[in-house]
Amino acid sequence: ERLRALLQAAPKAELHIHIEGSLEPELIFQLAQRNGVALAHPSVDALRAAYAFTDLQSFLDIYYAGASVLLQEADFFDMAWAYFLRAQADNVVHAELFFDPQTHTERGVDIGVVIAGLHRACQQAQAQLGISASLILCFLRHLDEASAIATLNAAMPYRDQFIGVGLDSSERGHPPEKFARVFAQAKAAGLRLVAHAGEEGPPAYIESALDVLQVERIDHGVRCTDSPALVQRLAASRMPLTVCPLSNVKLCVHPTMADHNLPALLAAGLCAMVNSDDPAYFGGYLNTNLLATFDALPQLGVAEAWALLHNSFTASFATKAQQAAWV
Ligand code: ES4
Ligand code: ZN
Repeated sequence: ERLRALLQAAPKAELHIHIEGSLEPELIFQLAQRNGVALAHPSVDALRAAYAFTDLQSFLDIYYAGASVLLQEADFFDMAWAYFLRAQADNVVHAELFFDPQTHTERGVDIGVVIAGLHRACQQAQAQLGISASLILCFLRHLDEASAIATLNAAMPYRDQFIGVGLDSSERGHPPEKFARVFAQAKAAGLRLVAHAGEEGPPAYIESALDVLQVERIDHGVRCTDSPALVQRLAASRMPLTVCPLSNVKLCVHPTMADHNLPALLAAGLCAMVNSDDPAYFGGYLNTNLLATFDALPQLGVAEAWALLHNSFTASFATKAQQAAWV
């Protein structure tokens, strides 16, 4: 009980949240009505009942359908602001938000509209909630490299409104090396680099994210334990892994929370921390993830809690001066 209270009250950073994955069914229906968008499900309850996933792709199909209600700048602002209010309730003091511009530009929404709404919410989070917040533009890996390059070029007029680029969506069959050139271009522009790897994909995808894309964090990365040599490399370099426990259980990466390999990752000396991924779809926000993880895994105690929270700050892209104020 003391540990649960500590987990809830502690200040923390969130480094792996897809802002489109924070869109709650109630807000999906509200925005659908506001924008005159037709939905495949007749009610909030019917939509929520469809949230039964067997793997990553079965989730992504529903996640992209949910995002179809986002059209105006105010829609992107409202979505992100709702997230920040939930984050504040969990004592999140720093958040780095992934967003998927291609999900919106493919429907005719201007990338400037997407970024303007999200960035305005980030600024209001700092001003009104004291949460430092920044944006990471993710490329959809099921689309081709040319589309990723066009997306980065279209975003460059707003270069000062996002801090980095990432890689998400369907992992299997879409290895990191498919995006070598767009990541090199982003790096040349001074952007920070992350990529989803080793969620459903093999350890080789984690290695090519590091060696070919030159990422500074691995999103998920939990399948690194299939390769002891890779675990050793990740530990030696203190490469951060943004682990998302409820996501991994809901998408059947681990059969139950009691089977999650987070204790093994920490025991191996990896720089892991807990994140919420797509909280509206996977059963909860950051504190819910922390509590579910510690409830199911008695190997995790106060030392592990401290390590996870500490790692969330040191692995962030906040300045060293800002980090010094937290840790
Ligand atoms: C995602 Cl859980 C997950 N994995 C890969 N891509 C994603 N996009 C949104 N959530
Ligand atoms: Zn993710």
